[in-house]
Amino acid sequence: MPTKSDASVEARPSIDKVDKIVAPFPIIMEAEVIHGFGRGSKELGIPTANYPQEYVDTASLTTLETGIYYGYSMVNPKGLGEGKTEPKDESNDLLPMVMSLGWNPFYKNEKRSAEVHVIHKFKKDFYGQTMKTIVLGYIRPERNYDSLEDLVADINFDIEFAKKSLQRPNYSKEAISNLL
Ligand code: ADP
Ligand code: RBF
Ligand code: MG
Repeated sequence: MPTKSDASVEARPSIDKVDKIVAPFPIIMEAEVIHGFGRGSKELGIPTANYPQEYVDTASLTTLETGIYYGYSMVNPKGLGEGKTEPKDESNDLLPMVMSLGWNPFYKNEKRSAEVHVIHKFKKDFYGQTMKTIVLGYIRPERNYDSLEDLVADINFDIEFAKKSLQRPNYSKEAISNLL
């Protein structure tokens, strides 16, 4: 029985060594944000906006390797829509993100999920809104951990990895806006 975690925070690069966007990237995802597993990700300081199961199960996403990715997301990209009463602000911009796609071995999920942590402080939740995500690179495979603390430490490392990787010219917000 595998009781040991796959790896704790082992030495790993802190920036993507792939320095231009190559296939299968960029991958564009767009769907509504739904309620997730309610595991208190937000309480850990890492809220994740979950995509619907039917969307995760669509053909184009099932062929994608599971693991942790980085790129940008945009919440309510088209601005005011049905039932949206708030004016647009910086929370509707292209914002850096990290995404987990897979089985969450730490929680032993039975379905493949896609959840995005947007690296931005939002004033309020955005359940029910459309979120567009532009996936630009792969960070690492999913792992199991000995403790929640180890999982959170690894996610925080992913966030730093994403921030650094997105500062490179080919990955700037300006460069990526031109792809959309
Ligand atoms: P759930 O289990 O419902 O997904 P979470 O604790 O993961 O709950 O919180 C996710 C929700 O928090 C998102 O659906 C979104 O409405 C909100 N949220 C607030 N800030 C962020 C952020 N920076 N990244 C992702 N979601 C955020
Ligand atoms: N879950 C895992 O079981 N293993 C992982 O390696 C893992 N990595 C993650 C990396 C990122 C950037 C994010 C946002 C989530 C990750 N998760 C992982 C999912 C995590 O278990 C989930 O978001 C929980 O709800 C956090 O409490
Ligand atoms: Mg979530």
